[in-house]
Formats: sequence, structure tokens, C-alpha cells
Amino acid sequence: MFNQYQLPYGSDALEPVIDALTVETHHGKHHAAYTKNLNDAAEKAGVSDMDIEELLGSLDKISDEGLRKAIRNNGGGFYNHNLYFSTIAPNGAKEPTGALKAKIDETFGSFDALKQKLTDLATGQFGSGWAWLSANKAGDLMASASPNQDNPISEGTGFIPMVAIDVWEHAYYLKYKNLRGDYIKALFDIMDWKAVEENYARITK
Ligand code: MN3
Repeated sequence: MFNQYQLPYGSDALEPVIDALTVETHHGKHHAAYTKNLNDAAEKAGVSDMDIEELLGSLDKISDEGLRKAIRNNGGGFYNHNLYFSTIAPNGAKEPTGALKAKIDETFGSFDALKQKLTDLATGQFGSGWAWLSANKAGDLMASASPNQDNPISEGTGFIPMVAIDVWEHAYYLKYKNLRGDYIKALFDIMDWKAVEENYARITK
């Protein structure tokens, strides 16, 4: 059984960056549907007890093509949104510190350069998808983008995502309409880098 991340903040808590109706629709409808559809497909495939990262990293072991596709899409949707909603917050830490900050500076030059890189990847992702900051067990960092509900785990990169930028239109269209760039710029204002640092510590432990 896979459990949807429950928001520790109210649906209006991310205003004005993300409006309450978008949070309610995104978390309460889209994310909830991915979770339900994942649980249905996982039960049929006999993989309900697997860890989600392990499951997304071994999709080729699911022999039924329809179930494999359902778990790739809905398992990705479940996992990606758990990450997205758990790394944004009304009063999150505005910048990384410690080991993560040092690695960002080493890899990308600066925190601002990383934000620019993620912005370029997110605005450049054609159609629906995501931009990511990921880490591997050795602590290396990778910035990348994926289509649909894919992510660096289902793509077999060996990296685990720790920052998720959702650029599906359902994430921003009610408020930002076609202005994806404005949404991405604003999204950085509510990212919680303390939560990201906790992800980095977990991935590299
Ligand atoms: Mn979404």
C-alpha cells in the first residue's frame, strides 16, 4: 500500500505563489488519482509491499506490459508529487547550508547558478514533465529534466531526485496561464531547502 503525502500546511498556505484552488486540485485530485491508480496496479502486479524507489528502479521486472506502463506513470506520479509537496512550504529554509551547499558550489559554481540551470531545464522541457536536482549515494549532484511522470529513478540514472519542479500545466495554469517561467521563478520562493538537505542526507547515508 502506497500512502499519499499529507500536506502539513493548509491549501491557502502557499499563496500567493500557488493559489489554494491549484493546491486543492493538484494534491486532492491529480496526486490522489495517481496514488489510487498506483495502488490498484501494484496490487494486480503483486508489488504492493515494495519500496517505491525500488519499484521505480526495477520496472523491467514487471512482465505485464500494461501494468508496467501503469506503474511507471502512476508510480512516478505518486512519488514525484510526494517529493514536490514535501519540499515546498510556506516558511521553508530559503537556501541550502552545510554539505549540500558545498557540493552545489563545487558542482554548479553557486546556488544562483544552480537555480538558473534548473530554471532552464524546467522552461525547456517540452510539454508535460519535471526538472530535478538529484544526488547519488556518493553525494554527486545532477540537474536534469524528464517527460511525463518519469524521473531519474525510472530512467535508470543511479540518481535519486531531491528537488522536484512540476511543469505539468495542472501545477500552474489556473494562476499563471501560459507563463511557465513566472511560475518557476516564484516556486523558488517556497522551496524548503531544509527538507532538501534531509533528502540529501538520506540518499548519501
Ligand atoms: Mn503535478
